[in-house]
Amino acid sequence: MTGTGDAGWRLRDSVLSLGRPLVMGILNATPDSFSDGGRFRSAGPALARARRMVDEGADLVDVGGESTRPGASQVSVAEEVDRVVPLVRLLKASISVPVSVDTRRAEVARLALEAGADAVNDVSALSDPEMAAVVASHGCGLVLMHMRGTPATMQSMAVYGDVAGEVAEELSERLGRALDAGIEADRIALDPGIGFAKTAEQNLELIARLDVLVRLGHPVLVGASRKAFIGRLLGGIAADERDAGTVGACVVGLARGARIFRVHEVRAARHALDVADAVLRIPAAIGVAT
Ligand code: HH2
Repeated sequence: MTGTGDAGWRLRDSVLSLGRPLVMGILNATPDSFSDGGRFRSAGPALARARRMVDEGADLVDVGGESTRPGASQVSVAEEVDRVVPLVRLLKASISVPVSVDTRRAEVARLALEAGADAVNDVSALSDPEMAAVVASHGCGLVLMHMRGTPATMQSMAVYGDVAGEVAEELSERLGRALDAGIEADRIALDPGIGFAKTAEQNLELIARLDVLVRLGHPVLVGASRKAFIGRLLGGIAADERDAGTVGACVVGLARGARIFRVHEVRAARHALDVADAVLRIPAAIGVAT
């Protein structure tokens, strides 16, 4: 399988075509997420938000119950389950697109999968020793994201000689772990982990050199939405003002071979990615008479 073209990303009982860029809408059921914390904790607003994202063109909805911003405090498994599992069940009964669960904990993943989740988005790439077996036994999709350390410690670990090469190498090791556990290759997407144990400059370099990750032969997901490096580039603007900057990062990511984009603001990303994808499909060889 290649990172582009008409291959599909296989989830539980569905396959998302990679022929068109995929937009993953973010639904944070957390009180402390950096850009939308606390707004979608109760069922009504969360469901309304998910429905809106689907109407705006989201291909899947990613539900998270733990903030992973640098230095965020850890929640208990029970609290995370409480935030995520009923919401996954509600979404599965109410919306037409697949649902992923953004968790580092195998127990949360297991219960979310039992509630119907289609994929696990693991920002720690199988750090929980039970995670690979849970994913393998449920036959669902998996995102392996690169990070070093934990959200509490990661920013002190942003030391690389060759950031793209080292991220690809470290993710390859986790990919091997997933395959050894019996998770099928076409269920696995890879993510460089923008903002996780990376400086602002390293984030830019990773987006510019995504082709290094694409070469591993799996769909590549980019999660740049509203992150601090965008704010820094744009004069320190607040997180909820960073959607246009996010779109810029997504479009370049697409040009470098990424196919899945995790965003807060779905409509803008959907439009920009569809237009950019159409342009990128024009063979450069056509040329223009001058
Ligand atoms: N980023 C965040 C959370 N989950 N998952 C993947 N695969 N890739 C990412 O880049 C990624 C992710 C952090 O962003 P957000 O969910 O908006 O904030 P918070 O962690 O504060 O809830």
